Formats: sequence, structure tokens, C-alpha cells
Amino acid sequence: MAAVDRLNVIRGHIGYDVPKLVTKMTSSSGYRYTLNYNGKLTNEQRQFYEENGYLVVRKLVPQYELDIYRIRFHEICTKQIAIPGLGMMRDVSIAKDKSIQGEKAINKIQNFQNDPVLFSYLHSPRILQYVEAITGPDITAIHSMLINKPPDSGKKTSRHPLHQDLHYFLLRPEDRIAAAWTAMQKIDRSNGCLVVLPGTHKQPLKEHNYPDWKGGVNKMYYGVDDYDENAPRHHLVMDEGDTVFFHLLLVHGSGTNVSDGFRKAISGHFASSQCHFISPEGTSQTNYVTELAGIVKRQTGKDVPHEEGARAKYRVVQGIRKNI
Ligand SMILES: O=C(O)CCC(=O)C(=O)O
Repeated sequence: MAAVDRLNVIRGHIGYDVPKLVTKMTSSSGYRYTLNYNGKLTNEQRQFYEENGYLVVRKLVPQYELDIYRIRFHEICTKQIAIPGLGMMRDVSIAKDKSIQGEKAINKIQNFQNDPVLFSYLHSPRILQYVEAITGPDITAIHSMLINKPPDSGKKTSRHPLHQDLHYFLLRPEDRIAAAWTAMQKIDRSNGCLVVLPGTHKQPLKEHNYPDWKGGVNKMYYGVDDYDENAPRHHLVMDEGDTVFFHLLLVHGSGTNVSDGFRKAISGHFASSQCHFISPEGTSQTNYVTELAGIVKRQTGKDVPHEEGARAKYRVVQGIRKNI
């Protein structure tokens, strides 16, 4: 272990937190996808993430925190509180039906960086200690969402197509970015659990397009065009509080919710603050960047450069601000 790694492990042991040592973006230990300067991951957990591109930690978030998020979601959906900058999404099957209101109308809220209650999930040391093992100590939260997957109307629009989250981020290096996704209730195949293709984080970013689904596809639910249909799949059956951390190149999605209840999960994306922006030109991400620019223009009347719009949503959640 290099000296800087050893020092940071010792700082972790004695509870010394900020400022952390400026660390390298690569691990000196031969591991590529984890840094583990804080020694949080056991050898087994580290090996699992390196090989599979994800790691499930059971019972990480306590029930009382999940209850707080659930109540806040209700307050937002019923307009008891307004949060600036929040994205509220309706499932395509009911998008035009204005008779449906409140929680039942919303399949996802995202970008809640201006809400201290929901955003406390992204500040939580329980979450950040695992994120830090992947990104290093200076961490920027780059996206947040609470997903309220509705009971399917029969059109199968509650599915989330297989995709790689990196399609939505112009940040690199991708190995220093991670997602956290916490089940707010018991989630299994009946209500549309996450499904992951283990090991696909070792593949490059693939081209993403809207799938050709008869019943319609939700806005921004891009899917990968080519993936191995026969590749092994893991269906992540999770209990409330269980949390999965995953690499942004991991191919994943979620199934149809055939139960009669809404299925809730809270999630965040985190990057090392040392990451940098890339230009979308010449990449497969231009379709997303162009669509987002159009949405922003319709909402604000302005042409907002992608990087400027992205930075406005970013929040340092640990350590110090660097490139992003
Ligand atoms: O919670 C889900 O159903 C899938 C979420 C997901 O993969 C995403 O929003 O990128």
C-alpha cells in the first residue's frame, strides 16, 4: 500500500476526517475500480465490485430515514412544499391524464439538491463511506432521484430498459463515479427490482436510443442497443434499507411492476471532484445532450451550455471542490 493510502486508512481509524490528503485518481494496489483508501471495503467486497461492477450492502439505511424520505415525497407530490429546480416526471401511460394527481401521478422526482430533507441521503456518512472507497475522499453529488415505480397499466411502461448510467454524464474518468440506490421497501421481481448484467462495467459506453416499445417509453429512458441477450443476469432482491453501489458502465434496468403498489427507491450519483468534463462532440451521448438542451430551452427560454447546466446541480458532499 502506498504511503498516501496508508495515511488515509490511519486517518479513517482515528476519526480524522477533513481535510483529507489529496489522493491520486488511480489505485496503487493493482485494483482498477476501487481505491479503498478509507479501508471501508473488506477484501471480499472489493473483489466482488471489481469483478461484477456492483456491491449490495444489506440494511445500510435505517427505517426512520426511509420514513422521512417517504413523508417528504408525499409533501412534494401533494404540493405542500415547493422545491426549486426539482424535476417531476409522470409515467407516459398517464402523462396526459390530469385527473391523476398527487403521489400516484409521479413516477420519479429528480435533482432534489435544493431540498435539505431528501438531499440528506446524499450527505449521509452511511452512503458516503462506500462511495469514498470508489471515488476517493473529495466527492461531488451529481444527480439525485426518488423513483416511485407505478403499478403497470398493462402497457409495460413501468419497465426501465437496460442502460448504462454513464450515457447521462459527460464526466470522466468513469471509474471514479458511482451510483447508490437504496430500496425503500421490499423489492423483488413482482414490483420490478433492479436487474444487472454483472461484469459489463468492463465494457465501453455503448450507443443508447429509445427502445421500440409498443406501449410507449418514458422520457429519458434510453436503452442500450446491443448487449448479449444470453449474458447472465442478476435480479437484485432487496429489503428496505438495502443499498446497491454500482459502476456507471454497468448495464442495468428494472422490470415491470406487476404488483398493485408503487415501488420506491432513493438514489444518487457521485463523482470524484477531480473528474473533468468531456465534450459530447463525436460521442454517442449527443442524442441525450441535444434532447436535454431542448427541454431546458422550453423550460427557461435560454440556451444553457451543458456544462453550465450540469454544474448548477452539482454539490460538494465531502472534502473540497476541485475541477467540477
Ligand atoms: O429504479 C429503477 O427502476 C431503475 C432506475 C435506473 O436505473 C435509473 O433511473 O437509471
